[in-house]
Amino acid sequence: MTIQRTLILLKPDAVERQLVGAILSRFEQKGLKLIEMRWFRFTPELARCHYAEHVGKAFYAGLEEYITSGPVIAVVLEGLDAVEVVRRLIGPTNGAEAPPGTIRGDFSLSNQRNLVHASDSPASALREIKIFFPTI
Ligand code: 3AN
Repeated sequence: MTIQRTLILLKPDAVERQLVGAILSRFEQKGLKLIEMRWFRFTPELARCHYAEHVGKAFYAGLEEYITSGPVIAVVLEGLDAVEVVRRLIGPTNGAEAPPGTIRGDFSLSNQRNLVHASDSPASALREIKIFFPTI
């Protein structure tokens, strides 16, 4: 068990559906600390960088269209085993299959409009925090 930092993105559907407060409060209630937070908008170039592993897949064009469609909030969270804990809190990719009690399970029915991104490993967290917060 170690103190870790991880990156989450509140995606365009979270902002549009006014679920930012509800989602952030899940992380705060769990005991994770908000370390950094900023608004931005994905460009297609930034989308290709962040979702590099998905470029070329059948769903990539739709993913890029969705992620560039509105404002996004990037947040760095810190806490005990934060990477794994946050992944468990958000739930599996497809909201329709995500268990109740997870953020996606409670608020999403979609495998694309699933509200929140979270780094999937400590190495991804380091890479992604550098993309969105190059100075920390
Ligand atoms: P997760 O966000 O659960 O780590 P990834 O990294 O496999 O999921 O996928 C990144 C994003 O790509 C997802 N959050 C979702 O928006 C989109 N995505 C993944 N798989 C699909 C799919 N089969 N169809 C449409 N969009 C998808």
